Amino acid sequence: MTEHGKTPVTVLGLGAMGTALVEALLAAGHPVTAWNRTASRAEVVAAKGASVASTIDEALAANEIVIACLLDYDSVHEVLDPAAAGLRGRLFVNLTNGTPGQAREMSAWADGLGAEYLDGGIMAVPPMIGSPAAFIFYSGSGTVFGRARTALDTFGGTNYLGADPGLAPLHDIALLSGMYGHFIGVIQAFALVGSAGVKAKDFAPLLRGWMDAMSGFTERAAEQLDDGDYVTDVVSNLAMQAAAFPNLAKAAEEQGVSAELLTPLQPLMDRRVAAGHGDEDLIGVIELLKK
Ligand code: FVH
Repeated sequence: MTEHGKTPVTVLGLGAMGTALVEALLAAGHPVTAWNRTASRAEVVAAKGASVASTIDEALAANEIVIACLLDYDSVHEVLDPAAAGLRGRLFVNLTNGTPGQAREMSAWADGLGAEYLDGGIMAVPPMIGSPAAFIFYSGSGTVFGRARTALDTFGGTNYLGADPGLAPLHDIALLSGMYGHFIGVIQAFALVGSAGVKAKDFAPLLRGWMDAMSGFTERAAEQLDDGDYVTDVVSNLAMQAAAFPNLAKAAEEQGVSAELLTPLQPLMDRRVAAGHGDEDLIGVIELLKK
């Protein structure tokens, strides 16, 4: 700890996100030792006051708290495997995007080396880091979360989900799944109206308004799921939706637009209706996703 009580931190990875994390730590007064595979990318944070480690061993030796934000879990192993002994006694926070299984494997690996492990899922793009709009899911060692908390709070809001290291990536991937579902709809809608020469800027307010109007689906579906009741007070039943849904693909075909982003939902709707659930809401198809 410095005389001002700001914990020193090592950050591995100075891509767009790693750089934003270092900048937030420096802005809050945390001394930072930074390391990146391509050394030239460290110049930006060095100019702002970070110490730059020339080797991974030096970076690990510098501080008890070590944060990794690399491309993927393979790159984390590629960086840390040759320097694994340096992780002993470290509080290791991994903010690299991955799966619950990868996080659990990384946690067991770190544990075997005498390090404590906290996984994190960043719900922000780099310019949001350091603002209240950013938040990060954490799971794994509560000790690491507690000890690193002051540093982690500089990135944005924090949400600690529990001791299972897989919980943070699970929530991260679930939110990303929702995001990509939304993006799929937006891309398809722009492609359709674009095929008739409608300017995207003219259509955007209509699309945004419609998406906002339909956003209540989330809370309604949550209620139905928690109650285990997909049929009470249904206003747009699945049989009706399954009958209308092929028009999305037909209209796309007529306009010379591929419907491949959307078509996977059709067989799920059809199977659920065929199984006698046409009176349900759309959320009932969730039953077919359970393997
Ligand atoms: N940027 C974003 O919008 C998202 C927001 C949510 C969280 N993600 C995840 O954050 C991780 C890092 O993402 P990033 O934006 O910093 O990514 P890049 O700018 O592409 O930087 C990649 C860094 O990883 C290093 N790296 C890649 N492969 C290796 C390797 N084999 N060995 C060592 N380092 C490696 C790369 O180093 P270099 O290419 O500069 O030498 C960068 O430091 C990521 O998990 C996102 O999913 C970001």
